[in-house]
Amino acid sequence: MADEVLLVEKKTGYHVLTLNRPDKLNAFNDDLHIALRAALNDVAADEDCRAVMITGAGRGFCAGQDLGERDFSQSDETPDLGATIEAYYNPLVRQIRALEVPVICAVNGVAAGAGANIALACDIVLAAKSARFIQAFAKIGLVPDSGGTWILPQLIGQARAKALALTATPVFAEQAEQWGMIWKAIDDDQLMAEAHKMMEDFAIAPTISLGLAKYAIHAAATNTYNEQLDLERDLQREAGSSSDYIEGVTAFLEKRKPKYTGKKDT
Ligand code: LHQ
Repeated sequence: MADEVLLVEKKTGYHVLTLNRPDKLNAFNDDLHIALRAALNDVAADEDCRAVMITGAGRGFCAGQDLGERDFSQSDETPDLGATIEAYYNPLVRQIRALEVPVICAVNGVAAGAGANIALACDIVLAAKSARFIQAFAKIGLVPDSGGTWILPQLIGQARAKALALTATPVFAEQAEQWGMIWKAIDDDQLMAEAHKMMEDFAIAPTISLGLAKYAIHAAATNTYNEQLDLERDLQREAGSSSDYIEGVTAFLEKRKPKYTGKKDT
């Protein structure tokens, strides 16, 4: 287990994916990309998996690309970083956003470069108070990637997004929460307990409607108000035809806890 780059734990109703290269602050090499993509495919294919958590082993969450694999001192070749992004980073963040179940990121420590933006691509970001988010790209002559130039201004506005991208200033979790960059900063020793509690709640939630809500919020970034109202109508029609909706209302009227299947009706 110790030499696996990604640890996968299948709990009742959810999966936990732990980036596991702690000596490198869980920086991405090709193996980690391949393992994470496969584990996310597994989440999508497993109809009993109703949420997924991504976290990191050791003191960091993820330091972005493994720069040790980018040692140009021995080569005259011009690197093609676009190829790496096309092959790995873009498919990864697209996959995270497209998953129909909630993706929770438990940021246990520093999240730098692509590591920060992969965290921000997740649906709900919880972070240990000691964790910091760094758009480290500016320190090495790169531009933010993995959706950072899109998600940051959406979350915190252009003024803050530009300052972070151009100065690589670290943002600690509590500041990130105050700015609306993440959902919640949590005492370090409580992070994983709170994250698991959230996952347990999602494991018994009306999953289909949550997936539709996530889809609608993403669509709002490019829709007009009128288009969004039409989309909500269509998605509500879909959600309202599910057995989980009937169960939700029935349980409310009967003053009991609902028992959701989280499954598409056949
Ligand atoms: C690392 C790394 C790392 C390898 C720490 N790689 N070893 C996409 C497409 C293609 C190519 C390029 O990139 C991208 C996207 C990107 O992600 S670019 C941005 C890449 N990331 C960075 O520039 C961050 C580099 N790391 C840092 O600035 C610091 O390590 C941070 C601020 C994250 C943490 O600082 P400290 O807490 O002081 O830890 P440290 O620097 O002492 O790191 C601990 C170890 O982890 C150390 O190894 P060592 O053997 O000396 O103990 C670091 O070398 C290693 N490490 N990041 N990205």
